[in-house]
Amino acid sequence: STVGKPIHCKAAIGREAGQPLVIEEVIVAPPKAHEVRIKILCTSLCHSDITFWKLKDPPGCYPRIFGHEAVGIVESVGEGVDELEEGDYVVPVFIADCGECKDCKSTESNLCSKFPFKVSPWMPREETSRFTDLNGETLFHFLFISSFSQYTVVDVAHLTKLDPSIPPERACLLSCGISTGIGAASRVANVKPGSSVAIFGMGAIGLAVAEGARLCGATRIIAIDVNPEKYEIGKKFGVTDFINPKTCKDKTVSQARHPWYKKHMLPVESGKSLLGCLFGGLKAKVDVPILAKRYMDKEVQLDDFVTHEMKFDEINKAFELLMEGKCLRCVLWM
Ligand code: CXF
Ligand code: ZN
Repeated sequence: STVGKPIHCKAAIGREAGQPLVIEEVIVAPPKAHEVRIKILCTSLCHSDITFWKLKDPPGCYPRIFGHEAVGIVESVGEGVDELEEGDYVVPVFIADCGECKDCKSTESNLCSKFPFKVSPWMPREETSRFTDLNGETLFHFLFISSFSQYTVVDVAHLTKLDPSIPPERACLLSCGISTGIGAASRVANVKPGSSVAIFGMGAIGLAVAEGARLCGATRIIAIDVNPEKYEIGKKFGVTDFINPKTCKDKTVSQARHPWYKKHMLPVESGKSLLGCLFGGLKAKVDVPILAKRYMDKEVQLDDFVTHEMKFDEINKAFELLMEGKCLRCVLWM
């Protein structure tokens, strides 16, 4: 058994900002108290991986293991972990759900106050790394997940247990982007049956917002995107109308780019609200299993988000595809 011992496995290491990731052997330490070591089954790419990988100013933390949209199996648990055991099927989420603090106990917030969201290069509780390379150099974590590795260590507050009936290549989508979009429409905007919804930008998140609006019973779902191909794609997710700002001079469309909107003033002054959210306002441990069940019940549509699947070793190809806007979600098999 590997319990209590370091594990050697393959990981994609970001050694320099914007430079191709390098597949190398890494050493993953056993989980400490309240931590869980998981074997990643698959990971998908989210645009945040690219955003942080490109960051030069201020410089990011390197060498680093990126990746935060994934699904895996519990290999071993650290001291004090009672909610998970070896063999459990888990989805990591970048925001914590400690279940104990005022915010986790309230239905009003999904922002844990015991482990507030931050972009940290460490584990959330014991602020150190569990990864080293074969030269003994410390490798930094990303969004408390670092799923571009065959094994990773994640705090129990960042893990949601799922029924394994949902296949891994679909479960991983619920780890970040798709949940975020569905939650933004259903939980944050609280779309009501019969309403009209406008969505600016039809990448995977925008399409997931459409999906969320459809699930809420919106009758008009208006997609706004400069890429005309997004209309046909959008229809699969409930889009009913399409506006291309490049070919349409309508005033309402230019509003989204209006300087007043950039300063976030006009909507407020005219009695409108502007809301922000992380993870679509969803609570990781409560809402992700519900979405998984709704997928299994054929209510939630996830299949069409997966435009590409490849082997983990081809991760740099997957980065290229996402940067070129040629893919919604690319699932990598470990
Ligand atoms: C993002 C959310 C916004 C801040 C950076 C991380 N999470 C996932 O993609
Ligand atoms: Zn993400």
